[in-house]
Amino acid sequence: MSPAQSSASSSGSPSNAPPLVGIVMGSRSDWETMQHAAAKLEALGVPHEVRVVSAHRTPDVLFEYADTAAARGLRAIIAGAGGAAHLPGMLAAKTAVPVLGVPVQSKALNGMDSLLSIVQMPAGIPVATFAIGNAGAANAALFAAALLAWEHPAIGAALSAFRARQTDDVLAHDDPRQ
Ligand code: RP5
Repeated sequence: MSPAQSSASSSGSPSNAPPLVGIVMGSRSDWETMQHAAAKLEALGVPHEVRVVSAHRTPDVLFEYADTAAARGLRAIIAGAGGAAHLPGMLAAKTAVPVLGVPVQSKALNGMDSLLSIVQMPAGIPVATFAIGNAGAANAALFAAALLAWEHPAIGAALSAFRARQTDDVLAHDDPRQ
């Protein structure tokens, strides 16, 4: 599934609700990682959209996306990027919608470059930063769901159910030899 396909299939979920969360990434090559955020939001019934927005290749699109995010109803933006990963910080500079940064694992430096680029924001413009790679993408989605849970009880219930299933699964398989 490509980012565009995911956007088409999920931007209206559930029941064609407008997106509450935007998932953006610096390149189509980031989708392999960022699909884990989309999958979690999909599973929790969080309406979301997915876009490629590059800070350096399409800076005008980045500005427009950030400028319109709050008015379009986005309540969180999950932004994934690799290397000199300035996408999350630039988005945060242009919108007060919370930005959740996902460092994509880069080839040259294994994602340490992405992590430091995103986490080391100077005081004044915060970006919440998650783990490098797939775990970070999944956790950013769970965090976005937690942010939304209080105003959207159905999302809160789905999140609680997910956590309970996860706990039950560990308890049901607590002997690693089996
Ligand atoms: C960043 O550069 C993207 O976020 C991606 O992780 C990285 C490499 O991009 P491509 O060269 O694969 O398009 O902007």
